[in-house]
Amino acid sequence: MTRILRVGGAQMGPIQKAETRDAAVARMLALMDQAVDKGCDLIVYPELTLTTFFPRWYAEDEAEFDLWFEHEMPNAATRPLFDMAKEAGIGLCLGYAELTEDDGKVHRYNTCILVDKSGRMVGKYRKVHLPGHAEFDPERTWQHLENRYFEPGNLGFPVGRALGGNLGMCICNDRRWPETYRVMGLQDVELVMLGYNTPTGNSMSEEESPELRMFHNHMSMQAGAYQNGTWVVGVAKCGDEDGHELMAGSVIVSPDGVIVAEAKTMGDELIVADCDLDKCRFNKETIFDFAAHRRPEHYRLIVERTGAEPPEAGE
Ligand code: CDV
Repeated sequence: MTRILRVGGAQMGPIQKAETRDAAVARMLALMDQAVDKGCDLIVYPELTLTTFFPRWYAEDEAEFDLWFEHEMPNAATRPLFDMAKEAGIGLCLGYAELTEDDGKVHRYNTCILVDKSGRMVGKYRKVHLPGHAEFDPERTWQHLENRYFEPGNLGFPVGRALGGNLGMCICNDRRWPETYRVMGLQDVELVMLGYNTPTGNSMSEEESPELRMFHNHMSMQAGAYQNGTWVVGVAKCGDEDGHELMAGSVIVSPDGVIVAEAKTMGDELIVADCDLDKCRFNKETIFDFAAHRRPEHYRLIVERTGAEPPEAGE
């Protein structure tokens, strides 16, 4: 059988600190236009699509950094995206900084949402694995203040039925953690959507080459796809943002772990693949037949222990 979801990965070039949401949305609409022309069922945008990657900038007070957050979704700036998607009948996955109030308390999350072809929001994910730090760090070449601006997501890794498949989301650093994919794999995920903002260099080591970092980027997604029998769509925001370069390398990965579409540029670019969701079955029903072969009784440490502890020294 085949169950084809034609997916567009909308890689975005840089967004400078001074640029407006309206300018970003205009570029996103142009990519959506291409995706509609190509007959895509779904378009996937990067992490924090609407602004520059602001966690590289240190801000002391909340009034300053709240400018980067969306207080509702859709809002005036993003409404055109929702309208065009609904009119064209295309699903939409969008990453943004979410500010919300719960029990009279303000919460900030690094969030992405899934909107179906009728314009209904059918999924929300809040980034669980927040990299970086919370205070200004003079040791780093540049800052990565996600732990200052966001709290860890509180929704787990939900997988929902949408667009004819079992769809899940994660965000950027989450893609490096096998737990991310496995928790979704245990919900029979067939397509994982993720956006990323990944610096070309490592702010704490000049020795890590851009090539090695790109290898890690692709390897993480390819391993997650293969080991869970799922499609993975990984979409970058890339290029030079105010002197800070982010890597490109957006890909669509098959459930065999093979890259079937890959961006060639460092700018706005749409990559497209026909993702046959039934192609997930073979892996899920053979080598990674979880019900037959998983041995959770031997995996207890994964949920009981967070950091690594060496074995006790022998005699
Ligand atoms: N936005 C990110 O989560 N970026 C991280 C960087 C800091 C390593 C990533 O995992 O790509």
